[in-house]
Amino acid sequence: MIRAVLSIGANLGQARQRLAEVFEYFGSETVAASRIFTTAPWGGVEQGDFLNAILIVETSRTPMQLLEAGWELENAAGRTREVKWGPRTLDVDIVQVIDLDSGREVIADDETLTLPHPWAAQRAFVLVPWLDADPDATLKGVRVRDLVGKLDPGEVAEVRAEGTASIGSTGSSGSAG
Ligand code: PH2
Ligand code: MG
Ligand code: MG
Repeated sequence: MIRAVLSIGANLGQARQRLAEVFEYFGSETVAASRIFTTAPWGGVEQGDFLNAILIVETSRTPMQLLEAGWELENAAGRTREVKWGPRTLDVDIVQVIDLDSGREVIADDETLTLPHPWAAQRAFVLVPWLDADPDATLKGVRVRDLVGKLDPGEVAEVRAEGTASIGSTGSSGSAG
C-alpha cells in the first residue's frame, strides 16, 4: 500500500466538475481532501485563474498505475497536450508517495515519473491546499508549513480557499468519515 498526495488543477471549461470527477473516481481510496482553492496562474502564461485542490489517497496501486489513472482522467476531461504551463481542462500530478510498509517517501527519478514532484516545494498552489488537507504534512523531512513560510507572501496570498467545504463535500450530505 502507498499513500499518495495528488495535486489536481483545472482552468478551462467545467473546472469544478472536473475536480469533482477526480474525487469521485478515487472514492474510498481518498483519506483526506483539501478545500477547492482559486489560484492565480503560475508560470507567466496569460490565462484565467485555476481551481486547485489536494487529494490524499491510500491505495494498493503502484505509483506508475496511479500516474496512468491520472492520464486517463485527464484524457476523459478532453485534455490535449498544450502550451507548457498553459491552460488545461484537468491536470493530475503526483506530488509525493509514501510507502506505507516502510513509512518511507518513495524517490523516483525517471523520464515518466519523478517523485517527489520536483517543483512542489516552490508552488503555493500545491503547498497551501496540501496544508489544508494535512496540517502535519512533510516533504523530504521538512514541514510543509515551513515550506509555505519560505514562499513569496504575494504568491501565497493569491491562493484563496473558496469556502469551508472540502472538495468531497460540495453539494453532498454527510461524509464518509
Ligand atoms: N499548473 C500549471 C501551470 N500553472 N498555476 C496554477 N495556479 N495552478 C496550476 O495547477 C498550474 C499553474 C502546469 O501544470
Ligand atoms: Mg502540473
Ligand atoms: Mg501534469
